[in-house]
Amino acid sequence: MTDTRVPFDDLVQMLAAIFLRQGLPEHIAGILAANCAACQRDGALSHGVFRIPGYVSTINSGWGQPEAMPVIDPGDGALIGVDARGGFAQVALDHARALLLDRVRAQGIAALSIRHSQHFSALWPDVEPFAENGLVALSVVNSMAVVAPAPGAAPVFGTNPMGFSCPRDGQPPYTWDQAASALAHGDVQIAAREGHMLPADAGVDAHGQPTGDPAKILDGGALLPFGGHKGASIAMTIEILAAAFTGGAFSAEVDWTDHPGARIPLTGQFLLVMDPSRGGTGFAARVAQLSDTVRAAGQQRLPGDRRHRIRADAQARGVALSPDDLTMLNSYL
Ligand code: NDP
Ligand code: PYC
Repeated sequence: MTDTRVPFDDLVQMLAAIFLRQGLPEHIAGILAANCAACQRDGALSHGVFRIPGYVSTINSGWGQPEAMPVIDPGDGALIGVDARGGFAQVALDHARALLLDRVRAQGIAALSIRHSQHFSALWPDVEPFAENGLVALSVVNSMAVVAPAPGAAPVFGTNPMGFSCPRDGQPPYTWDQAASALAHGDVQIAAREGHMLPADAGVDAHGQPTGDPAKILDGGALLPFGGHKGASIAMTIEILAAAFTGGAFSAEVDWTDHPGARIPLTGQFLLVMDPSRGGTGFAARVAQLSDTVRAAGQQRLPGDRRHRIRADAQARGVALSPDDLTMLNSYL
């Protein structure tokens, strides 16, 4: 069966209706719907509508405070604290964005330190809008302990993504967004559902033996960091910034055993935003020049190229939803 193509705004409305049916306030439902629909539109499928059952079961599990409004601790320097109070990090970012931008304009650099926050999405939607407005943004978030150190067999780290975005003349922002693990946990779940094997060094089974079988990784095993000990250092640094620094929980401290159905980690997020006009001149032109050099040297595909190509197609033809996706979404309406 072929995919259905849905206009982006219709998909946002459909997802917002699902979140509203779960009792979320309109403002929060709108933020989550736009975020999830953007992932689906851009082909970031590990965090598109595939995540809707996880959002719904988490909200119904009583885990966190998905309806909570964040509280800002403005400070008076470069660092702004936000207590998400168990709510969504994207809501905290939305709430603090104007103050963050004021500080970046005034000082050239500012950071958001978000704690007690849920994050169930890709990071590029958090950073790319800053680059679209001429700024440089870097963010990290920790998740739930499903990644072993290297070497190691017991999960201690989250899949812990890091996202970066900056302006680039003549092209979309240069944006990358990647887990510190060999794969995002969402992609392991998709592979298990579809019966695909993963690379043989993607994880370990319940006995600590290397495996590329997604079912074994999910059933008492663990993912491994990308790049061995180098990825483990990045995973650990993200725990330090997103949890120790912000005051949130480490991934290994996420304990939702009393909330069956909870899937969304309740941890922290760190976001740094800089104004490149305070640095060297012609920043965006320099980034474009470097991109061209890298492509000419053989790396034709840069991060973000695939997403922006899929986005352009979705803008022309609508966002692709598989028949199963559509059935699943309608079951929540
Ligand atoms: P991928 O490995 O799929 O992609 C990582 C980055 O590399 C992307 O920017 C991608 O660009 C780029 N890329 C991929 N393949 C190539 C290639 N051949 N050449 C050049 N660039 C390439 O991502 P992950 O599986 O590591 O993570 C997927 C998503 O999961 C991320 O968005 C991440 O934020 C999210 N995540 C969220 C978590 C959370 O706690 N909220 C936890 C873990 C992950 P492009 O997008 O254009 O393909
Ligand atoms: O895909 O690893 C993941 C993930 C964890 C939390 C949200 N997404």
